[in-house]
Amino acid sequence: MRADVFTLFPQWFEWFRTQRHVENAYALGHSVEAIDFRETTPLKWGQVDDTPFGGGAGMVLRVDTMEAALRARYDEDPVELRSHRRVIALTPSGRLLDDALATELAGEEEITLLCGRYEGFDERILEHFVSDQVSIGRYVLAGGELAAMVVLDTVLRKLPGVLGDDLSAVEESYSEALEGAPEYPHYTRPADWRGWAVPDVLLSGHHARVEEWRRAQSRARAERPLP
Ligand code: 6GU
Repeated sequence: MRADVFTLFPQWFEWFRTQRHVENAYALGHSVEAIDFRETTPLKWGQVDDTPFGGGAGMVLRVDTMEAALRARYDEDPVELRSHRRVIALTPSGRLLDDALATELAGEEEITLLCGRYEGFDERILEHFVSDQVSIGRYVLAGGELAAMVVLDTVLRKLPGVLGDDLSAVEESYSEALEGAPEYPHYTRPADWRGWAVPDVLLSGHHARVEEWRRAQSRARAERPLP
C-alpha cells in the first residue's frame, strides 16, 4: 500500500513512522508519505485557508489550494482522480471507521487521505474531489491528522507480514473471524496472583476446549451492553 497524506503538519507523521508496525510496513515496501499543502498553494505567503463566506468562526481549507496540491502530486484533474483511487477526507461527520472499513482500505494499492484543519474543508472539495468521508468518532478534533493516523494504524496492521504474527489481525475484536464480536479475554503468567486465578481451561492444554471457551466468551461479550 502507498498512502499519501495531505496535511499542514507533515512533521507529525515522522513520529507516526517510528512505531514498530509502521516500520515493518515500510520494510515490506509499503509507504506513508506526508505532503504539505503549503508547498503547492497558488496563493501568496503559503496561504491555504480562508474565512467562511457568510461569516462565522474559524478558517476553511480552500478548494483552489486542494486542487493545486492534488494536481501537483497526481498530474491529473482531481475530479477524475477519485474515480480510480480512494481519496478520503477525514471529517467528524463522515462514515464511522470500523473493522470492515479498515479491511476494505487494506485491500487498496494506493489511498489518499486529506486532513482538514480548523473549521474543515470548503464543501466543493468534498463534493468534487473526494470519494469517501471518514470519521473516527462522534466528537470533534482540531484537525484530521490524528484521525488519519488512526485510520493508517488500523489499516497497516492488517497488511500481511506487518504484525509479528499475521494471525494477530485475523482473530481479534470486531473481526469477521469472531463474527464481529469483541475478543475473548487473555491471560499470561503468573497463573495465580493474589488469589486471582487464570481459568482452568486455559491451563488444560486441551486445544478444542480452549477454542470453545474463547468463542463462548466472545459471544457473551457481544451480548452484554457496552461499558
Ligand atoms: Cl476524521 N476529523 C476531525 N477533525 N475530527 C474528528 C474526526 C475527523 N473524527 C472524529 N472527530
